[in-house]
Amino acid sequence: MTTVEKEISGGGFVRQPNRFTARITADGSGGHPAGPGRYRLLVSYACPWAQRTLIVRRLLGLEEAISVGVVDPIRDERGWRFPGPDPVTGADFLSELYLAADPSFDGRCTVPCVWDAQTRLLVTNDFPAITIAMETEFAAWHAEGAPDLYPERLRPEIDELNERIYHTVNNGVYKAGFATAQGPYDEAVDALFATLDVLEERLAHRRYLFGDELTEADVRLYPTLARFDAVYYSHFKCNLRRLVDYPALWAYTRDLYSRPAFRETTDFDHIKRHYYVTQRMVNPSGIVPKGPLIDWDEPHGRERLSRT
Ligand SMILES: N[C@@H](CCC(=O)N[C@@H](CS)C(=O)NCC(=O)O)C(=O)O
Repeated sequence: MTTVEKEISGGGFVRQPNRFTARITADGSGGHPAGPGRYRLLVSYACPWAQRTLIVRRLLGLEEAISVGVVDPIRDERGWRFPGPDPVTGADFLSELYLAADPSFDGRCTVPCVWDAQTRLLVTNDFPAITIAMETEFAAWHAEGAPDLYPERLRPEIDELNERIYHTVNNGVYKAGFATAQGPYDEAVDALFATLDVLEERLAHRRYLFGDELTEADVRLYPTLARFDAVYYSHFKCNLRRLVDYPALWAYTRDLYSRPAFRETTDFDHIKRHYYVTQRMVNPSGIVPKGPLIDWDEPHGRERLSRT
């Protein structure tokens, strides 16, 4: 049984809980003080959860403060592997870092995760906590003029929208793709497209999910949309509609893609090779499709929706 298969019960995919959930805080309570040069973020460009952390790091100008190690997009039974020994952690495989922190760990060793150079141990693989920590606890190291992605007055609404987007869209595509029974698949696809329809409406009148300002909610949504037509539509059978069939959502995705933080962290080669080659339970031949042919640089025309 593969590790993902262990997470399927009754034909539905249930994601494993995050193993490491220590918090990095500005005041150091909990033993992991925020600060430059101490933490290493371990990611795959293929992984949507990891891409969110890369986008936020870049939007906030935390590239100098938090270093990054990138794994090879193809995973075999040994899990994620670095292309050569990671120069900071010294690891060849991500699992070495998980096992160093917890020798009894037998779940999936996932990206993104954060490693502390001081203790030489993993701190967290809790992906929402990683972006929120960068947005709040690392404020002292943000670049001048960096956006406030998690403004206090909007937090309850951002959290609420993120919750729906997480269950039906971000994780919804996985529930559809990894389902092994018709019922859970149907349910996941219906919920996914119901939310996309709602978001299409919402984005027809607003430039971003919360109006004129880019927030954590946009960062959470984008990586799923960026992978939609290339992977989820075919590989995960999310094929009621393509992203390009949604005028507002598609233009919104291109609007985000036109910025370096989104564009430079979107690697279609890593994305396609990872999903189609690694997830053999869904695609036994491992063949990577050539398409789709999509013009990501087509003008998005969404400046007109901004009031500022
Ligand atoms: N931390 C979450 C989300 C992160 C996640 O699923 N990352 C995937 C890549 S997109 C991963 O690292 N998978 C490793 C594996 O399945 O062995 C989880 O444990 O499910």
